[in-house]
Amino acid sequence: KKWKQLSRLQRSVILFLFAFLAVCGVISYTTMGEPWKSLTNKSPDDQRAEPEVPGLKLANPAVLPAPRKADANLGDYPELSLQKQPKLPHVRRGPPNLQIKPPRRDVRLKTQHDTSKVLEEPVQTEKEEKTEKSVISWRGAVIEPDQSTEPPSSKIKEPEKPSSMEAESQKEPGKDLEPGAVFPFAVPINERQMAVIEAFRHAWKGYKDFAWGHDELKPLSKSYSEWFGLGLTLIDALDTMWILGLKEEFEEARKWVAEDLVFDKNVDVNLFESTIRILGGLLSTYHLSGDSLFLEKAKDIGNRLMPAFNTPSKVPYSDVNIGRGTAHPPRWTSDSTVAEVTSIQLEFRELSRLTGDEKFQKAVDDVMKHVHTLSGKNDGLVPMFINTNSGQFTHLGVYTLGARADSYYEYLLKQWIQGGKKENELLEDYVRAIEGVKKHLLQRSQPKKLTFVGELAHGHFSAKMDHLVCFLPGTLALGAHNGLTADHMKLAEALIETCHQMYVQVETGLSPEIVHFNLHAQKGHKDVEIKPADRHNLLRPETVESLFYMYRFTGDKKYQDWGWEILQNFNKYTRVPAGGYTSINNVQNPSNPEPRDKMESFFLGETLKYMFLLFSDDIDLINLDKYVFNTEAHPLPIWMPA
Ligand code: DMJ
Repeated sequence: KKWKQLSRLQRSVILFLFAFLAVCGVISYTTMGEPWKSLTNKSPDDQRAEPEVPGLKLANPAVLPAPRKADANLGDYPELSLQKQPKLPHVRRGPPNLQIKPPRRDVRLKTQHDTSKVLEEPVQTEKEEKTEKSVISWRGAVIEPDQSTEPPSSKIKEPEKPSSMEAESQKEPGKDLEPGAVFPFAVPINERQMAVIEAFRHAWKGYKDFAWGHDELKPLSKSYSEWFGLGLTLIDALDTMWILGLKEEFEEARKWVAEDLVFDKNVDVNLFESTIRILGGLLSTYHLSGDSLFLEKAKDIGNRLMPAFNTPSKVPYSDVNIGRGTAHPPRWTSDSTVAEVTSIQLEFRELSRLTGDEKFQKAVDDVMKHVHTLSGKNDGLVPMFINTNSGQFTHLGVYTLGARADSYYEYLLKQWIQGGKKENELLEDYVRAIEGVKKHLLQRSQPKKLTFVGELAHGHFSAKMDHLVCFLPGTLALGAHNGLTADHMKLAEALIETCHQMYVQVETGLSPEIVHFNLHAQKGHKDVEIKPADRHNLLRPETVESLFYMYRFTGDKKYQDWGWEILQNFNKYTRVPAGGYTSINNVQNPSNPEPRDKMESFFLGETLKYMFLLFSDDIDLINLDKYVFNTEAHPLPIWMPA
């Protein structure tokens, strides 16, 4: 009766409401049914694992959406999960980076530029993975993807491939060499880097015109000098050309290596110098370019150097005849210098990793183990000579961080880094030695109170410091970056200031080979004194090298400015108009610095390379968490865990 009394509109509204409620009922039944179904379908094991508290059953993970695959992958790399939106600073700042576990290569490849992209773009990632399978370098060489790098001790089976991630990252470098040109990591080349490229080209022009294929350019006499007769400057400069993006020059040099570089020669070479410059240069060029030519050449020279280790003590001789396969110490002694026998390890170890042949690494590791056990050290500081017959240190009681000992300390740290920070004896020896430096060799000069590293001879302190010692601030900073204590960085900061003063307190703004510091204030005297026999400059790299590390780790632009001044002074006092740069005899005479008529190979191998890297704001342009530089500035890969 009531229904009939309603108007047609009212009846329609009521019918519509009923229908609507019915539809809602059906939908909610199907939605709620799923969880219950999954609860009731559980295996007995799952059900046993459920908590007893009934209310918690609703939160059972089984009813939650399955985790997305990309997240599951990242779960293996907690450091990536924590850094969802990493903003890579141009330069690392802040406290030292303690033992970051390097992710596996496949993840590393995707994350080094932009981890957030990986998280958000799984489809894109798949595409990238496919294209990584074969990478074309700018020279047209097809490069296979990298195998993860490992120490030979745990994996010396198959020959290794080059770190093609880096080969890829460096492909088509500096196509357009104008300021503003873009490197693969999208950081423009700046004016200062352009000035380095210009300097390199000028040096290269001299070498090409007057010394092509020979060891060193004599830019004034427009000729060359021969040391080993192996194109030393050309080989030392290969990876610099790659990094600077000098494609044409690189191609020409590569052609020379392919057609004219022959090691089957009756010639004596110095084991250390040929290892750091030739073997190191070939290995790093192989890594950057992916071109197997350089690995083949590296194997050849590596094998030819091995007779040096055939000594009664296994401490190698200084000289090897690479054609005859014989080795010998210098004519006047059976000693080798300590730096020489302990600064060939990075290169031979890497050669083992690449070839799968353990003999290279074993030979150099045996030397390090032996030196580790030797007596005659002074709080970790080593003497300068070691006898190849007895294996004992000789000339005890003299300690320096300069010539003949310098790179022993450098390679302790760098081998530890190269091997993935596992070889504790190396670290122990390094840390102990730095404590020894602090205890016996550090002093402050007057009037500026510069901290410097002197020498100790039979208990007598000498305020003498070689320019060579200026590698130390960079090495200390590298150690601090790799987790060593902050006092290492503090000392690095003090010492790089001193090395800077070794330039600015001199009339040409260029450092002499050796300085003596004033320990007592005297009117009209600077901190730095120079003896006539020490006032030459060989275009050495050590200060620029340390400036590079300091800038990378602190971001303080003053280090770039200091390096810029040095480049300008090299241009002012050492540049030869026809091409090339020359060592000079007198850094104290700006009107006549007395050119020596020699351009050392390390000017192209090291000095200009470190300048270019110093002026760069791209931390991925030879990333120091992936590469370790040998003592001739050739970057070699850090071995990643399997
Ligand atoms: C280079 O050959 C190396 O850096 C070596 O360790 C020391 N001397 C020169 C550069 O000065």
